[in-house]
Amino acid sequence: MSLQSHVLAGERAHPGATGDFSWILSAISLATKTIGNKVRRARIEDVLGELAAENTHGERQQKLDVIANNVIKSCLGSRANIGVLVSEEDEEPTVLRTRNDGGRYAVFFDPLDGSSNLDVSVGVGTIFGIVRLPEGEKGGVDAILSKDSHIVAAGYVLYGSSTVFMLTTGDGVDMFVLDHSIGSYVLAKRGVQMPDARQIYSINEAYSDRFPQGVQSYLGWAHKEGYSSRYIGSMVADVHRTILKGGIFIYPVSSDRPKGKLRLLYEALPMAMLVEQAGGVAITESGTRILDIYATDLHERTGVILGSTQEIAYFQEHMNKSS
Ligand code: P6P
Repeated sequence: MSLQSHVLAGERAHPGATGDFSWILSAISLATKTIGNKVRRARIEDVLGELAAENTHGERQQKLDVIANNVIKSCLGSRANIGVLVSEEDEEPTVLRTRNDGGRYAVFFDPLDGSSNLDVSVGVGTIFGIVRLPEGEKGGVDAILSKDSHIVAAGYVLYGSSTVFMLTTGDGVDMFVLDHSIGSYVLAKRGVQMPDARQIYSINEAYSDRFPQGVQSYLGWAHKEGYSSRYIGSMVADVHRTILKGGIFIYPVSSDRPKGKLRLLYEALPMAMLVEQAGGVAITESGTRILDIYATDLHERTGVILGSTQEIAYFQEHMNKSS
């Protein structure tokens, strides 16, 4: 079953479905096939490396960041039911149309997360969230940051040893793999479930001295318990492993990053929806459910702790002891 037929079947199962999702997901499918092709051919086409420019966060942009951003915006821009696009690569949102002109959804995305790993062929990915915008005239940033905006679908595409599309529209997580021989994403697993426990933790331990005391206490405990450490430094790859194999992914706030590094709208929220739909947990250091956080800024950052229910419980024991 292809991604498109899977989504269409999902629509038929929901009376009153408008076909909006199919229209948006087909654009994301096309965009990510294009990006995946460019990622695979990056060294051949000499589009690796950094641009002189920096993105909104003062981070050097990779050439492929800009290419991926343009591909996604051109594919999504033609969808009449999308009002606003929010990209990691753009300071301002791209306002396509008001809600009253049919722009019922916003799409948040990180076009090529982990792109600094591209030149060493480590898995990178596209992360996206689809948000239904509130009724009424509110447009642009106000609509996006409104408490009446709700994330209704989320996914990522991992450009790794295979190109994997993970998707949730609120009814579990389904996994698709790009079959290059036919140019389609085909269903590989329906209803992906994260194991409840797995002794794997994923964190950049180089920053340990700057983590909150509870995180340091947890790491000391995990070392004694004989946990394995797996850290790729590409969120999509680290989260994908955590969803499939279980464990815990931790990118906490630190003394030099008091708000954390990962962005709420287009990294943490979509990943939190996927992780919860796969039976896992996604919280901040204080135990706040990431899906309960209301953004006050398009590019705000947050601490991210996500993974298997049992592993998150062990982590929280240490955070609670130290608070
Ligand atoms: P660090 C990639 O730059 C990214 O945004 C995520 O994909 C990844 O999880 C994280 O940053 C890695 O950050 O500080 O460990 O290099």
